[in-house]
Amino acid sequence: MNSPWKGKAKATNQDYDDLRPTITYRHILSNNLGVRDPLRVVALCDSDAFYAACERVRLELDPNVPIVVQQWESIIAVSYPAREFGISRMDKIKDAKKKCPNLLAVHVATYKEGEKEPSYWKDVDTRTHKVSLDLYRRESNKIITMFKEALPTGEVEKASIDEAFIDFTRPVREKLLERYPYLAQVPADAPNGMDSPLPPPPPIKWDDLGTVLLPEGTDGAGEQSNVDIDGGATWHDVALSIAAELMRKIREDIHSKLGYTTSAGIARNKFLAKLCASYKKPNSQTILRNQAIPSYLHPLPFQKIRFLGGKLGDALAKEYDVSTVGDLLTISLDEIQSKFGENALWIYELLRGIDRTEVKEKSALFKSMLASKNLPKPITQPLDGYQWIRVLAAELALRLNDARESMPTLWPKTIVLHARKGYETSRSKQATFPFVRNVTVDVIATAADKLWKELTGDSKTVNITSVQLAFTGLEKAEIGQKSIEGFFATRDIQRTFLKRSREGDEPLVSLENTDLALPKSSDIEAVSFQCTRCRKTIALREGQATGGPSEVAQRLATLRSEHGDFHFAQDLANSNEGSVPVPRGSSLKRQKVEPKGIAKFFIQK
Ligand code: TTP
Ligand code: CA
Ligand code: CA
Repeated sequence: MNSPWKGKAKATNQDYDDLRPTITYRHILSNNLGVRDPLRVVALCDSDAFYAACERVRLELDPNVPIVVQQWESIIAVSYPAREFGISRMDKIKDAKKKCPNLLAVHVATYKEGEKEPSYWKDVDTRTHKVSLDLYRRESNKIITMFKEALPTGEVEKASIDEAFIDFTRPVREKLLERYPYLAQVPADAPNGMDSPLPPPPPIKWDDLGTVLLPEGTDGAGEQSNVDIDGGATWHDVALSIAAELMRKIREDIHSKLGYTTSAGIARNKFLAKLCASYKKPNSQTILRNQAIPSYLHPLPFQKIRFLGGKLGDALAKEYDVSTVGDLLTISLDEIQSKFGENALWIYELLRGIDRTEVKEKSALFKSMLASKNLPKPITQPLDGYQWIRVLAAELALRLNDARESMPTLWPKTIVLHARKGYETSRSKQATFPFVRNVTVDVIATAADKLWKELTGDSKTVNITSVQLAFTGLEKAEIGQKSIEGFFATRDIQRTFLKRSREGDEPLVSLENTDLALPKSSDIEAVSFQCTRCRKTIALREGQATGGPSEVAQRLATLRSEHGDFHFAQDLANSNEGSVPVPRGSSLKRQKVEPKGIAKFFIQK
């Protein structure tokens, strides 16, 4: 690839030579320009103090009530009114209450032994209860559904339990052509036909559209006061302003219908949208115009950027003794590639505000569902395992039945029980899941009990520190029956199942060989996850898995993100274009991947 930047030694604004691309009739009339569309607009919308907001809405509280959500002794979400008292996630409940005597601390719902539903119990104890995130998951789905309904031609990618990327490019294009119908007609006297540039854009009214970051000319990021007419406006700015209008309307609707405030970042790609989404919180949105990209990026400490945290960031900081994005811009592409390999092009581009990753909805069909519990006190008697199995079974029952509301034929092929001994060894057992119409706690617990028996064998004592129960191979059963009733009543199917279940007594398998992916956001108590790409189980090291549940969750999230970055880098390494293909692993076999170039800097383990 011939880069225009090759060999450059000094940062200049030519580093950002794509900020004002010429936009032609071909661009606006083409329907399929993908990530290279010069009118591309992406937003990242994140809910404010999400778990706290869910509890506030559930309890029908005044939005000004200071509230925190706690999990055991840790605070995991802090409402904005509580933040005014200086309370943060780092505080102990006791200290938070000192800062704000009226503080309302709500403990997350938990599953309790013998109960089929999670609830808000008076006394919770990590020795007997298990955290339930079901409320947050449901509320999250409601928000995502509102995004999708509001933008039938947009693409929505859920990025975590409380945020999503939205590709506004198409909805904005439709609005542009509706408002400025002359754009659809190439004028007869256009010098280059379809490839002629569009006429100058109309003035933009940024009022009420959010915080608009200041274009270049200032040191550091600043806000633009609402300028009516901006001589430098481009058609891309018009596109951003339309996306901002649409985003604002959706955010208002979410607020009035569901009661949640959100904050959004709107820019030309995912990387920049995410970066400016938290510029001003809560309940606001920030627009990063192309012209403002250099002044916004330059002063940022580059290690704050997701991909450049961790080992790679450390290596860069050490190699060049630099700390901001601006500092790194002085390093030429040749130089950076000679140190970090050919694929360091993506770092080079990221620093210049270029990101060609697509906004793409992850498969609607999650392939697995997992409930897990880290045991504060290890199980030593095999008999003590059954109580936890019932608790985990209750969670799986609720989640499967929830999911079946929108997908009535959803069926798990396999049930897997996984037990970890200390942080070293882990074992799992799996079996075909029985074909019964009502998946109750009892049905799941019975299947899991059998696995537990196999797993513990004749041992008199065990030392199990975490148990996980999962459904894998979740699929919409499509056998041609018209109704679910018909489907489950069919004899043929039952026979098929009986045959399957006889084959289903699998030998002891390692979790690595199962189709087990830890669903996002259910991992608050997990100490490991399995990567959906390479199928490896990635676990926290001994010592990292200690501390409060939110600390562990945080470390696991970092690990997950670093591992994701590893694949990201690997994908880049395998692509010539610099765009990132997302291979969907259909094979259950582990792919052997050797890190090359920058991939070395991401956790693979
Ligand atoms: P965040 O979006 O990081 O934070 P938040 O929504 O609470 O606050 P903000 O307004 O700053 O966005 O996380 C979303 C939810 O995820 C959060 O409400 C609780 C949960 N969470 C944890 O359980 N543990 C953690 O360590 C973090 C960071 C979040
Ligand atoms: Ca949030
Ligand atoms: Ca978030």
